[in-house]
Amino acid sequence: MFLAVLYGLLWSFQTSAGYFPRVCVSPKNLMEKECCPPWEDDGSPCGQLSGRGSCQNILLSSAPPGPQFPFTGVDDRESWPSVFYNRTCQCTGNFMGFNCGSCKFGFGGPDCTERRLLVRRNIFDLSVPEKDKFLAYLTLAKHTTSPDYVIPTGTYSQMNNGSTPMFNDINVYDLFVWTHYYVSRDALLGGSEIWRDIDFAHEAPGFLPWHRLFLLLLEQELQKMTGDENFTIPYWDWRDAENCDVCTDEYMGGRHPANPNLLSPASFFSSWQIICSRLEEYNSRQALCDGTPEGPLLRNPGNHDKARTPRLPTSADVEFCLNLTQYESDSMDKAANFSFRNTLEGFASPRTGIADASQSSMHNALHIFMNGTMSQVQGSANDPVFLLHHAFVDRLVDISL
Ligand SMILES: *[C@@H]1O[C@H](CO)[C@@H](O)[C@H](O)[C@H]1NC(C)=O
Ligand SMILES: *[C@@H]1O[C@H](CO)[C@@H](O)[C@H](O)[C@H]1NC(C)=O
Ligand SMILES: *[C@@H]1O[C@H](CO)[C@@H](O)[C@H](O)[C@H]1NC(C)=O
Ligand SMILES: *[C@@H]1O[C@H](CO)[C@@H](O)[C@H](O)[C@H]1NC(C)=O
Ligand SMILES: *[C@@H]1O[C@H](CO)[C@@H](O)[C@H](O)[C@H]1NC(C)=O
Ligand SMILES: *[C@@H]1O[C@H](CO)[C@@H](O)[C@H](O)[C@H]1NC(C)=O
Ligand SMILES: [Cu+2]
Repeated sequence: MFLAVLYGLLWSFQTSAGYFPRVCVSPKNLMEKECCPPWEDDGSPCGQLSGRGSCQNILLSSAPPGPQFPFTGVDDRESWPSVFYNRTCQCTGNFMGFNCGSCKFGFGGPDCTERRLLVRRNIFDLSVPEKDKFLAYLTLAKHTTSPDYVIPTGTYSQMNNGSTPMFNDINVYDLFVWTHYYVSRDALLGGSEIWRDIDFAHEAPGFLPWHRLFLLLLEQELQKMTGDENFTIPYWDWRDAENCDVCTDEYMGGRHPANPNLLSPASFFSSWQIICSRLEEYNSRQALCDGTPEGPLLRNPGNHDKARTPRLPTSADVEFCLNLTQYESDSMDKAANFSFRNTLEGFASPRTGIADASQSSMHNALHIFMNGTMSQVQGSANDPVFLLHHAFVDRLVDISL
């Protein structure tokens, strides 16, 4: 029933990933504001000679600025990506990507005409080899430099309007951690001024489609990295869970025997370093997260604020959300009542649909419950439990459509 709404939102979020094609960060690209790289197979910009796409001026819809952000022209994320580029590849047919070199989700083959039906599965329904393959892919992603993308380590103004590019390599997993940070980070207003009440991916109608696109892009990068075109992210069905069932050494990591905030040394993820967690430090330096390792993953499931989140979501909570008939309502933010998005996100009660600032329910409940890296919005994707959690949220969106 919400298909039209979601399709519209997804469309407008298509280019809002935040990371940059490596081939488009030279001073020339940035000064000319053009990112129309050649497609490798025919050497022409955007694969134009093969009819895959062409270089076009960006046309932005003129959405009015939301009330949360009473500024214009101060943040690089406004009217994305027009601060950096005003010409990019516009792909035709089922082609997609910065040089029209890939296929739209759900399509494959040389001309992107073959329909690909991929199914995300419950992680507990995977065989042991399938589950171990998933964990191995995550480990590989954490150790593989992204071949195609880099992250900006400064704002456009810190780059002297593009004449002195500031970009870093990043691994395939952290590219996505960084992206989630970048979309939700505070705005740097210049001088020592910070605007905290801003988030381009949460507390608004875009929450569900943004995270859907986020998972699809990560899935696609893992497919490319491994050559496993059928790979999908599994989900954790947390309905009626009393504990973090996936927090065992066989799955996403058990608890450290000596420090309840850390992962067990026997787990796959105990050696992982997190990035983008020191927000106040970046703010005080008016800097962006640059992907530098900042210490181990923190997780202490169940040691959370029980007044805020008394329990994990139940089957009845999920059913209540799915019974709501409006995708979004009135204020379209975290105060929205009877909004499917706001209730599923977790700012409204899954018993009444009324917004309640004292509680973190549904999607938010899982983040609070993990009591660690998952509990802070900007850095939450550092914990791979994020993927299993959001794959299940996405499943609920799918069921609602
Ligand atoms: C794009 O930006 C460049 C560099 O600032 C400028 O010269 C050009 O006129 C812009 N093109 C459009 C269509 O806005
Ligand atoms: C960058 O562009 C802005 C707006 O056009 C201008 O005010 C500023 O002086 C420029 N800064 C540099 C370092 O070129
Ligand atoms: C992906 O799945 C399709 C359909 O089941 C199969 O034909 C293909 O060989 C699989 N590809 C790989 C790389 O396993
Ligand atoms: C959802 O709607 C069905 C059909 O109207 C109703 O029977 C059920 O009680 C509702 N569930 C919840 C949790 O509100
Ligand atoms: C949601 O409902 C509550 C309780 O009725 C009300 O106080 C609040 O103003 C409503 N929120 C919006 C955005 O209308
Ligand atoms: C973890 O839970 C404790 C106890 O409820 C709470 O004081 C702390 O703020 C929580 N930390 C995080 C990061 O959620
Ligand atoms: Cu998020």
